[in-house]
Amino acid sequence: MPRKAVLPIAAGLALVAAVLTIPTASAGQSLAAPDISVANVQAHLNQFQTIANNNGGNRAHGRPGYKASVDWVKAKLDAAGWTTSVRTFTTSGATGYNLIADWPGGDANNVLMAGAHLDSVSAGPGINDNGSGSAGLLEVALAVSRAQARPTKHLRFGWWGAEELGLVGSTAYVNSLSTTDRAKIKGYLNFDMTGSPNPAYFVYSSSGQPTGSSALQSALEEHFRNIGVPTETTSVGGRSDHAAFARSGIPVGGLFSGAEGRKTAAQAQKWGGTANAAFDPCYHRSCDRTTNINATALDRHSDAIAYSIWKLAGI
Ligand code: DPN
Ligand code: ZN
Repeated sequence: MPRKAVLPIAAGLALVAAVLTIPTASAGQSLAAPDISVANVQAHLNQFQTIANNNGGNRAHGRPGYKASVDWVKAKLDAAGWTTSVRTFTTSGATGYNLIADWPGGDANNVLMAGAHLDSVSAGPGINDNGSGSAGLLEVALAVSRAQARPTKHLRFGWWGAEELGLVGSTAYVNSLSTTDRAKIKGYLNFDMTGSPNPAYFVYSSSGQPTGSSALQSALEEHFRNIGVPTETTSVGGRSDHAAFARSGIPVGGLFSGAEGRKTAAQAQKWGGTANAAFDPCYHRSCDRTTNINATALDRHSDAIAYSIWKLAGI
């Protein structure tokens, strides 16, 4: 065989091999959840930081940095094949925006939702609160696309506006749904603060919630058990967007690495970090920048988002 022909044949075989190893799935088959690249999540956080830097230092409701954040996340989702829509609402004299993304396919009567608030407070860029959850969820959305996943359930992700003004965006979204469409949402996972610098590993408790919520809690706990990281449950209360869903009787779950609360000595024993110090000393402050992130916590939480979605949606 002439030497010249070797390279094209080798290249052709490599191409065939590459095509064969693309991790696609058909409904019913399950794939292992991907290991989410923390470098990719951090790159999204850098983007949120840049957006804040270019827009007066924040990404708050009614400020240009918020809409710029929506536009940037939307473009990434659109390029990955998600079907996106921007839904507006009005609060505090300004237009608010929720970004909703649907992954085509799955059982339309059996919807798994996941969400993160994309707005910051006006005091700062909101990189841990809640660039972290927003960026992790975005990277998981991109992983769904890379896998060309075919979940049994229909997957829908939301990036909420005006959470910091009282869960306004998520509440507007839930209220905008017909009773029928609301009933199709079988579970909602919330990711608000997942990279706290002195991190906790809190999983929302299913106690006191509708039947089905314990599956959400268990899926999240299972990931941390698999990687040998102990978790504690936290009572869900009303401090983030899951509350809008819980009020409608939708089972909710979520993760939280801690805000202004202080790490106890026992928690420092099991999680490392600093006892008697806040989980996030920059909570709602101007120093909630990219420097205010524990990369290990961000990595573990982002992997947990993927794990729970793969498991609960039936990928
Ligand atoms: N709601 C969060 C904030 O944006 O300020 C903080 C938080 C999240 C507190 C989850 C408790 C639980
Ligand atoms: Zn928050």
